[in-house]
Parts: sequence; C-alpha cells; structure tokens
Amino acid sequence: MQERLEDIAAAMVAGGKGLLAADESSGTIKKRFDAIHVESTENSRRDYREMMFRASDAMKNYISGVILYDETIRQKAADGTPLVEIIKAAGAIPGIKVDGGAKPLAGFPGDTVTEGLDGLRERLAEYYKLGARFAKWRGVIDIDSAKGVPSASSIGANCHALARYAALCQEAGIVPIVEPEVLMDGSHDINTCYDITRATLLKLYAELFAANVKLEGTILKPNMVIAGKASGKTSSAEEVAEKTLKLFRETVPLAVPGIAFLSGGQSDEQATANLNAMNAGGAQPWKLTFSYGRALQAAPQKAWGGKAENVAAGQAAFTHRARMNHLAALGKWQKGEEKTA
Ligand code: 5MM
Repeated sequence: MQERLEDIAAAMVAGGKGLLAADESSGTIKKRFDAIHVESTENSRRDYREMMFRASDAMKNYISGVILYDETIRQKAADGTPLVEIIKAAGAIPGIKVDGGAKPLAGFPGDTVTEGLDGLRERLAEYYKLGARFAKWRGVIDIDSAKGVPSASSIGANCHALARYAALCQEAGIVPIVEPEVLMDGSHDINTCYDITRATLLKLYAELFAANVKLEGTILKPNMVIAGKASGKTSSAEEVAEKTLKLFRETVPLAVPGIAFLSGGQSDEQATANLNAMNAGGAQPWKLTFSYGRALQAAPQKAWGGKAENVAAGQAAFTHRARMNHLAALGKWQKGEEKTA
C-alpha cells in the first residue's frame, strides 16, 4: 500500500531530525571538490557521499532524509550495495532533486526561472520505483533593487512552476519540498529580504492553492530573513528569528507540517544558531528544522579531502554538524556544544 503523503511529510520533520541536501548537480559538486583539491569523478562523488550515508550515528539519530541527485539515486556503494539501501537501512528517507536548474527569464534581465517540467510525470514515476518518497525543486529569486530584480514576473513564474511540480509529485505519491530561495548574495538589508520573501511566499501559497496541492503533504524549504552577504551587516540570531517567524505567521498556512531551512551561504555556526533561536522560544505552528547543503557538508568535505584514510574524520565532522543542527531543531543548542567536536 502506498504511504500517505502527510505521513511521509511528518516523518521528514519529526523529532528534531532534518534533511541532508546532498543534491549538488555535477557543476556544483565540482566547485566544492575544486575547493578541497579533489577531482570530481563518478567514483569520487560516490565515495564522498557513501562516507556520509554510512555515518550511522548521524544518519540514525539526526537525519530524517537525504536529497539526492539523479546520478546518486542510481549509484552503488563500493561493495555493490545501492546507496538508496544504505540510506533506508539507517531509517532515513531517500529524496530526489527533480528541477533542471535556474535559467535566464526571457524579457527580464537579471531574473531567472527554474526549468524542468517537461517529462516530469514520467521521471517522477521512475524515481518512485528507485525509492524516492520526496522530491525537491528550487526556484531562485535574486535581489538587486537598483536593477528592478526580482520582477513580479519572475516571482510569478517561479511560484507557478513550483505549484505545477508539487501537484505532479503528489500525483506520483511523492512529497514535494517547495524551495523558493531568496538569495542572500546581494547588498540588501534585512528588511528588503523580508519584503521580497513575503511577496514570494504569498505568491507561492496562492499558486499552490490554485494547483489543488494538498499542503499537509508538502514541506517548505525557505531562506531565513537575513541581511545580504555584501551588505556588510551581520544579522543577529535574535533578529533573524524574530523577523523570520513574524513573516511565516503572516504567510505560511497552518496546514503545512514543516519548514526545513536552506543555509544559503551562512557559516556553519550561524545557520545552527539562527535555527536554534527560532526554536528556543517554544513550539511554533510548524516544525522548524534544517535541510542544509553547505552548512552540513563544508566541515566533512574539508576533513575528508578525498583521502580514504580520512573517512572516519569526515564522518565525525558530519556527525558533529548533524548533531548541532538536531539540537537547534529542538531549541537546545548552546555555543558550548561546538567545543565537543
Ligand atoms: C546542495 O545544493 C543544492 C543543489 O544546488 P545546485 O542545483 O545549484 O547544484 C541546493 O538546491 C540546496 O539543496 C539548497 O539550496 C540548500 O543548500 P544550502 O547550501 O543553501 O544549504
């Protein structure tokens, strides 16, 4: 019998567990490997991801699911075990990135729209057979106010695509993670991030309603409300938490079971501290957890460095960050915990 979408979604955000976003496309993982002087090959990508999926303490206790890339969901570990089976054996849920990436939006210089809807119904059916029970699609909203970016058209096009993707996922028995990422790369202040994220979330939920998407069977993967990296300002965890929660109370329906944040280029500790501040004040209408890529993987990538003799060190670094974010998802993280690495 097919699992219910709402049960899968609830399991993805339960018990202070969160998601490992290991869905870097080939271009992105190459950039990450270049930084640690590792050649990106099918085998090195497999070895690296196998290292994390076999970190059993982290996977069993802190990670509810893993977002995979098309190559990874089909890959086998060095001993021949499918990577998906290793994830499932740890009690985590395999997921899959299904978008085709952000492409320039015609007519709106500086804006992008995420592509990948053509043939998605067939791809989802195949991913379901391969074991995926949730999927991810990321719309990218840049902020460059001087250039009129983002345009309302870009927000509209991205949210419409997210809604069509989400409806197709649910038809296939797959929980859609909807990720409308307002980038933190610009020089904008925190209030501008608030305003653009607000416009984006309002549009997103209008499109999801219009597409008949059952919100109980979805997970939102948003950015936090935070000042742009090039603004020269660092938002405190308290300010990020206060503004992000205020915004969500205005825009995210109660039927949504969970919100799993992206880290967006925040430092590892900042991403943990900000999530913790949001949970420290007590229960919110939705579970608030992590779906981090960089903020979970930067440390293990550095510790591993592509060397087989460093696998244990890489796993320890991954387990530490997963545990820190687990504590943050429960509102129980303290800076002193970082020293136990
Ligand atoms: C892991 O990075 C994901 C894949 O990105 P590309 O398709 O650009 O290679 C990305 O979608 C990720 O899942 C989210 O943005 C969250 O990652 P961060 O690093 O922001 O936590």
